[in-house]
Amino acid sequence: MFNIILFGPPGSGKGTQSEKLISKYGLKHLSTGDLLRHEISRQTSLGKEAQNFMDKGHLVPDEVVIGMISSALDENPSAKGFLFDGFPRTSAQAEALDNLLQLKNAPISAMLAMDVTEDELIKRLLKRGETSGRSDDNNEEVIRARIIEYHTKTAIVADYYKKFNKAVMINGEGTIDDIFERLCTEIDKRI
Ligand code: B4P
Repeated sequence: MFNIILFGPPGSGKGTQSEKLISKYGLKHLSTGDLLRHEISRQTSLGKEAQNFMDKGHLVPDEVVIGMISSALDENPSAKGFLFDGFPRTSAQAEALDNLLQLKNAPISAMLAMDVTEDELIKRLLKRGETSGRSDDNNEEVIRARIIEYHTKTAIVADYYKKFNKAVMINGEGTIDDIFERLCTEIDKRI
């Protein structure tokens, strides 16, 4: 089993690159953002709780997202590997993921961290906000709150994977195809 994490601040292109990577490598895509938005669109109690946090640009509580990922892993017993997109976002989530994957004897092979300047992140997210209908994208204050959450709670997760020599920095600026090529070069060294 080949498991990778796509890591980076909001708007760094995790969702965009994930679509291309899963189709090339046949991995199962697990995006906590997509799973949460699905719960919101169905107006489940989990979705309603998550929406309160997401609308403010805050992270959703660890126990909620860890539970979702645990169920998604159980629902895909024959996957040849997973691409984790937007998860883990806190140290507690990183430790929980290690524990879950240990049970499957299938560790993380690499964490690919996309590096993008703050100005470019804000520009991308505001542009997406014009058409996406996502309430967390069309307000610059909320976008800035998401970037602050990233710096205070998420950036530290890269150190966790650096300790195990699994963190790989990728330049996340340029064309979507150029960035995809950089990601594939690193994956091909490890697969
Ligand atoms: P997510 O859904 O994970 O997404 P994201 O951070 O908004 O963006 P992503 O990096 O995927 O950007 P994308 O490719 O779409 O998170 C949303 C919210 O959910 C979080 O704020 C949080 O509240 C909650 N959440 C999710 N996971 C959680 C967790 N584990 N724990 C707690 N809370 C959690 O790209 C953005 C835009 O840029 C797109 O419009 C795209 O077209 C454009 N773009 C991409 N690449 C480009 C390029 N190279 N050049 C120009 N534009 C580009």
